[in-house]
Amino acid sequence: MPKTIYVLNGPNLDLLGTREPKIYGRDKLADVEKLCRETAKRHGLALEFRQSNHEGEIIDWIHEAIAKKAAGLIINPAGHTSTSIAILDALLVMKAPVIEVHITNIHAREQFRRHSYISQAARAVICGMGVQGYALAITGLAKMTGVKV
Ligand code: DHK
Repeated sequence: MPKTIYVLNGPNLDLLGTREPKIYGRDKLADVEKLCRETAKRHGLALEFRQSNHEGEIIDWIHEAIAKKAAGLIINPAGHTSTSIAILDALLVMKAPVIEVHITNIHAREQFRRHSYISQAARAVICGMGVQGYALAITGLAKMTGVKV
């Protein structure tokens, strides 16, 4: 049975490709999912790829990942990054590694984007690498969980 990892995407990431393309690029969420599926497959990992505009649904999926003993979780918390103690609390329960991903370099943007509650639960943070950050995060998780790279 391959190990399963979760990739969770927060609010407005369903609009990737059309949302502020100068900032977020032209790739759609479906392209990101394809990239993640190819990368996970290469590393022998099974993948759950989800997006929600609802904080509670993201929390439910983190609980699901914990209950199903996922090997790791990647999250782009999007607009919840600097507000959600509830997502942080859910991630703190997870024993498997968590990687936080942002498409943009949040530290080069508005002040309010620079603080992340989520980072306190993250083994690593990748930001500013565009959508390739997801592939890097999957490769990193594969190393951390000891599957073939
Ligand atoms: C995505 C968002 O939707 C913003 O709320 C964050 C992040 C940045 C990203 O770079 O992927 O501030």
